[in-house]
Amino acid sequence: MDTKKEKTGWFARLKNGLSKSRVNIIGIFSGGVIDDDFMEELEFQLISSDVGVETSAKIIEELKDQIKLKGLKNQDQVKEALRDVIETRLKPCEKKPDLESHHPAVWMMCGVNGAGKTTSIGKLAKYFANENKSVLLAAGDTFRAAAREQLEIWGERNKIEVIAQEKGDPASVAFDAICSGKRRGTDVVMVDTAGRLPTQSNLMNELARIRKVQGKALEGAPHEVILVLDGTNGQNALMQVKSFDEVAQLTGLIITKLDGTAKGGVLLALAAMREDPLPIYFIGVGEKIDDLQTFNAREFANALVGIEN
Ligand SMILES: Nc1nc2c(ncn2[C@@H]2O[C@H](COP(=O)(O)OP(=O)(O)OP(=O)(O)O)[C@@H](O)[C@H]2O)c(=O)[nH]1
Ligand SMILES: [Mg+2]
Repeated sequence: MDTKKEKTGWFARLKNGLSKSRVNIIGIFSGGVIDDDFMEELEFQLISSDVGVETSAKIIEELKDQIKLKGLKNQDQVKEALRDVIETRLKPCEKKPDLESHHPAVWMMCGVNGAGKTTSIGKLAKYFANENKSVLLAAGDTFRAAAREQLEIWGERNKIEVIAQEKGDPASVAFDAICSGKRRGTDVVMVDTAGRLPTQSNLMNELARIRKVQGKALEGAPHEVILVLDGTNGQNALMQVKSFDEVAQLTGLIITKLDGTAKGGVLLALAAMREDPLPIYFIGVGEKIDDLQTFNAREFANALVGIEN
């Protein structure tokens, strides 16, 4: 009962958050005929929802195939078919994080300023603790004292230790935290980093260095390099993925702020970026500690087109 209530709560937040595009997509499912005009309008709404021009065109093609193949007549059927097309496209991004193969499993977070890295680390610390994993946080954002304090507050709240240095450099904080995690037998070490823009080449190179030094503390670390993306950034997310991947070899994504003004379609664009797309491990649906959910393609597709879960 409680679980169901909880689930409804976050799903409602996600749905409300995505309502900007949902209203648009739903708005066109108003009971009329399925003709060329309808399909064109739908394509327009997909593009407006940050799906991207190319991917929107492909989705429409796939949907048309389904309509023909299954002889779909009414709009409810087409809406469900659209949900299925979206789900199929997002499914390769659904992946459960592996916390078993490495001890500790080292996760490094990166992203542009304000994307939600530190908040997501706080939420993840709780998620991992719920999975009975011990967690250590590395305050790798050494630029601002406030950033360290922010992480320390999250740590205190969850009774999780934070490794920080007064004036340290981020690479050595990460190194220390991993060594300390190894000594204590910690399950997961999460390394926070300062926000940086793809255009700031010094900072981007520094990220490569922070990444590299972790391998000296523990072979193969970091095991996950996560780009935290602000869901309200729209198509700009694609450029961020390319730039961060170049310097830090990304292994996964977290998309935040899907409860806000995000239009959500960008997940489809991200899924279409390559054959074997980056996993979307989690999505952020609010500012509170429980507002992080594992990514589920079907639930997300339902929220996007406005079908109840
Ligand atoms: N609504 C909403 N707000 C979020 C979410 N995730 C993060 N935020 C907010 O986004 C703001 C920035 O979050 P931070 O976690 O500090 O972002 P950051 O990436 O660590 O920022 P820098 O370290 O400055 O680069 C905060 O006000 C968070 O509360 C989310 O899923 N939903
Ligand atoms: Mg931060």
